[in-house]
Amino acid sequence: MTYDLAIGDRSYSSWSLRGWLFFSKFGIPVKSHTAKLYTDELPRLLESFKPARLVPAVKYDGVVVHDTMAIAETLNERHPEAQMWPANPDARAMARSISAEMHSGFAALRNDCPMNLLHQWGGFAPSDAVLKDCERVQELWQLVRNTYGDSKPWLFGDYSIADVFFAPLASRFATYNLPRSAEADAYISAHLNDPQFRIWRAMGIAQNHIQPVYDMGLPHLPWPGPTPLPASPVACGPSENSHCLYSGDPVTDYLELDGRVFGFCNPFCRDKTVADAAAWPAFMEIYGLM
Ligand SMILES: N[C@@H](CCC(=O)N[C@@H](CS)C(=O)NCC(=O)O)C(=O)O
Repeated sequence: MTYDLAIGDRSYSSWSLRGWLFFSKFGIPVKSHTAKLYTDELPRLLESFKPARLVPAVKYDGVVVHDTMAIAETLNERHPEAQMWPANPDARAMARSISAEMHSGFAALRNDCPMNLLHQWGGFAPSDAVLKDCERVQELWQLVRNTYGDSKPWLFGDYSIADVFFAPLASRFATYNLPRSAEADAYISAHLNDPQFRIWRAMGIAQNHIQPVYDMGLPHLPWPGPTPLPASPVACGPSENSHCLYSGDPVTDYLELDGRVFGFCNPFCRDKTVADAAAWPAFMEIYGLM
């Protein structure tokens, strides 16, 4: 049995990011199908995910689940071993409460600060309504971390569905440089440094779907997360590896890093590695070992 997941542009679609994190963070295999938002691609993709109208949507065994909250609960029910919600019932009740509040709330923060995983915006001036949302989000983070968090970076100690719901909000605090406490900043930084979050972001950069509708008309500042290794695409080999480290197929596309050339079997896999080489364990293994 495989899950199929319909998603939108990785750089902008916050709900798609959540949908994908439910699988990738909890080790549940999935095949993603991408469509560009606000184009014919989306309704075409969703033809096979009826009755879903938006992304994310999930399909398995002829069943379609749409809307992130339903996807979270369905996966949690089907994969109890993944422990997607906190094990402690009181913590779980709180995790469900704050996730539901996120799912239905923070309208100002979500509307005024659309997710954008390409860069930071310079000079964003938040409205009073956005500032109020920022305060409420941090109040929730602080409450649950003080009560249920431990020395681990996530809201309830181990990563849970609640962290998935807040991952895109964490990115917005960083990319719009919204006011935040040191504790909130540490939590935000945990998301920006999270291996799966980095993989998602790198795939979005490689996808290179630029949507002008998300342009805030503000200066672009460097990404506020980890600085990528200085890899760049190159036109030809030879490369140190003759077969792609991801697929095992013969290499056709190349990148250069530290004067060394590595090969991949298609431009997307090359470009996602250029975007954030350190996010890809298979690449780091070959880079460190060869
Ligand atoms: N309540 C839904 C929201 C889903 C949603 O708004 N998805 C956006 C992408 S982030 C979408 O599909 N937009 C396409 C459109 O509006 O045509 C959920 O939780 O999944």
